[in-house]
Formats: sequence, C-alpha cells, structure tokens
Amino acid sequence: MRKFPEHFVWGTATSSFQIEGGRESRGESIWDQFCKNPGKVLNGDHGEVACDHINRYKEDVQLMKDLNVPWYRFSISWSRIFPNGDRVVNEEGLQFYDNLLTELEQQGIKPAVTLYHWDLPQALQDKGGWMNRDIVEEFAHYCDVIFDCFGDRVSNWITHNEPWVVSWLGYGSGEHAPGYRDIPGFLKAAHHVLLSHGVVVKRFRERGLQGEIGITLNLNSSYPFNENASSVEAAVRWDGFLNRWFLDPVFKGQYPADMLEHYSVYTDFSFVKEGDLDTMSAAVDFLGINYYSISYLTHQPGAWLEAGHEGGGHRRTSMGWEVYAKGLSDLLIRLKNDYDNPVIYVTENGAAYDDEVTNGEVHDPERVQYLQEHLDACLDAIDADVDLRGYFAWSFLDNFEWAFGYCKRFGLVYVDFETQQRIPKESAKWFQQVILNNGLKIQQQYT
Ligand code: GBH
Repeated sequence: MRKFPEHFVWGTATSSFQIEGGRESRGESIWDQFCKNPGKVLNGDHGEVACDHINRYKEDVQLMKDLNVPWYRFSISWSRIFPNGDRVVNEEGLQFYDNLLTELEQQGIKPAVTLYHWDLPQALQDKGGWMNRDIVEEFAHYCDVIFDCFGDRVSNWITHNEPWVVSWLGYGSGEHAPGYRDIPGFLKAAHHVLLSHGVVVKRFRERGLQGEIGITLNLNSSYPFNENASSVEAAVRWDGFLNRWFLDPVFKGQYPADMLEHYSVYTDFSFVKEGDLDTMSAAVDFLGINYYSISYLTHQPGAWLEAGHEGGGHRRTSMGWEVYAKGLSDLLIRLKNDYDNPVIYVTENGAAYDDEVTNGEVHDPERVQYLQEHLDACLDAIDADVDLRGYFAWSFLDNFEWAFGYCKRFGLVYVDFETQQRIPKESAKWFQQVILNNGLKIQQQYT
C-alpha cells in the first residue's frame, strides 16, 4: 500500500450549470443562450434540467455519504443569486445553497465552493461580460453577498474555475459561451477575470474570514514533440498561452515577457491599469489545478501561436484526450520549483468513457485505471516534496459536458438522463476504498 499524507483531502467535484437544472428558478446565463445557438452544443443539449440536482440534492448528498467521500466541491450559480445581473438578489437562490450546505453539514461532508464556474448572467454579457472592466466590481459584489451569507460555513473558497477556459474558449476561440472569436477580447477577458480574482481575495482578507481562498487553473504539461529547437520553442509558447499567462500574474505579479511580445501584435494592453498586477497577485492560500492531459507541440506556421499539435502515442479517453499521468507529476514538481512551493489541491482530475449499464451495474475499468495512475503520480509528486494537500475527482455525477452535452460521461456515478436514476460505477466503489485506506494498493489488477 502506498499511503497518502495524514489529513489528505478527498473529494468529488461538480459545477452548478452542469448538474443543477432548475432553469425556471434562476436567471438566464450565457450557457442557456449559447445552447440555443444551433451547432454549438452537441445534439442541441442544454442545462434546463441536467441532473435535476436542484430537486435531488438531498439524495445526492446521501449518496456522497454512502460512498464515504468527505469533501464536496460545487459551484454557486451567479444567475441563481442575481437573475438579472443587477443587484437585486433572488432569496430563493440563496436558500437553495443554504439548504445544500445544511444537508452537507448534517452528513458531515465539507464544502469547497467555487464562486464562478462559467455561468455568467446573460444580462452582464449584454454589457460586454468579461471584456468589460465593470464586471470586476459586479463580481466582487456578488462574492460579498455570498461571503455575507455563507462566509462562516465554508472553509475552502475558489474564486474562479479555469480562467483560460473562460477567456480563450469563451472569447478567443468561441467554442464556449459567449462564443466570441476575438483575440484582444480574449486577453481583455483574461485580465478582468484575474483582476476580479485579486479583488475578491482582498475583500475576503478584509473580512477576516477563517477559511482558505485560492484559484483553480486548468494546467497541462506541454512537451516538444521532438528535439528540434523549433518544437522546443513551440512548447514554450504553448506553456505560456495555457499555463504561465495565468500563473505568473497570480504568483509573480507580472505577465510573462515572451508572451507579452507574442500578443503585442493583437493589442497595446491599454486595458492593463496601474496597480492591476499587484491586485491580481494578492496572496492566495492555495492553488487549485485541474489536470486532464498533455500536449506535444511542433512549429507550425499559420497555426495559432505557430504551434502544431501531435499525438504522443498514449491511449485516449472518449474525449480524445491522451492519458499520461506522468504529465501530472511533472506539472506538480514544476509548480513547486517555478512558483515557490505553493500549497496545491488537485481540484479536478478524471476521464470520460462510454459507460454502459449492464444488469444494473456500470463496469468502468478504464476510469479506475486512469484514476489509479493519476493518484500514483500525485504520490510521486508528494515524494518529491510537492505540498499537495488534496484531490477532487471530476466528477461526482455524469453531467452536462459543455459543448459535448450529455454524451460524455465523467461521473463516478452514472446518471440515466431519462429517469434521473443514479448508479455508482465501479470506479466510485474503488475510490471509496482508496479514501478508506488513505492509500493506493500497488499493482492493482484491471480486467
Ligand atoms: C474542466 O475543463 C471543467 O472545469 C469541467 O467543468 C469540465 O466538465 C471538465 O473539465 C471536463 O471537460 O490541452 O491537455 O489541457 C476542462 C478544460 C481545457 C481540459 C482544454 C482539456 C485540452 C487538453 N479543458 N484541455 S489539454
């Protein structure tokens, strides 16, 4: 048995839009509108019902309890709290999270709360969304209300989930809501997301709240595909785009110089105001990382950042993402070295596979293997003195997988979207054992 440190935090994770449903009891978010756009979301799927968690949270929390998962990471839907993107609060929305927290408390499950997991009130997008600097104050006000209500009941806060996804996929590539394809827009949005993070961390400190606050970034390891100098440079650019553009402002109070130069053809950065980078680098208590896969890069003229993607020959999940757990230990060790040994939680890690129910059970050995290998990589990093404090599996439930709708299943628990029946997969039972042992059995057999 390979043991995890004492007090290692174990949890599962979800996000509001992906599981809640309950569309009628909240305002329109950018994802509601995006889903109505033909061709944007597979099969025309949407989040109106999702896992109907809004009505089933009690049985869902019970299931977590049955599976012995001690922590639960969920997000609050901004548009459920401020349906019209103004400052008129929806008490019913607050009540839902109050009820959820009560349920978790009664079952002894500790909450980790994400304040923004992509479901911006549409009314705020109508004013420019994350491209408009005014959103910083709006986000801070929303967080103030949340801290007022729940500040003493939550020990672990995450300001933003994956600013790269929000800004690049939302405003740069357009694959996600609100679907802009605008490079300066991407850079502006990223800046305002990070700025709002810093402002909220400051407000949190001013309140003297007891809990911890941090940010979650989607990070990967970017490797050169071969030894050519041009591939090495492409990998550095990709790392700058995906990782350093977000890490450096938070941990070093500066944008990376090489990327500033690459981006200078798109913008003069006049949206960066005096003092912004100081605000963005307000000290965090931890860094959350969501890790799924790696990239292999070559020099490819004409491609975005002249970076071409190659396959590394590893097996793939049903998202098409390559499985390479060493990418996670490499990343964790690199974060320790380059960013002054931060406290880290893996706030998401997991895999989608084409699960099927047979005789009322879901046999998912590939997911077990994925989790096993990545937890092993976590232990390797801990052995290398990375200050890794916890691990949250993505996801508790099968859910709305954004542009892929309901066809991609990341859950430890299977959801039948017709009947809303929940069936814990084999991986859930396996994860339960890992938690009970606080360790991994070496050489587990997969069949
Ligand atoms: C997360 O985003 C989200 O937080 C969550 O809501 C979502 O359901 C889950 O993951 C599964 O998709 O270049 O190696 O990173 C995922 C962010 C960013 C992960 C792009 C995959 C491409 C492969 N994604 N990334 S890599």
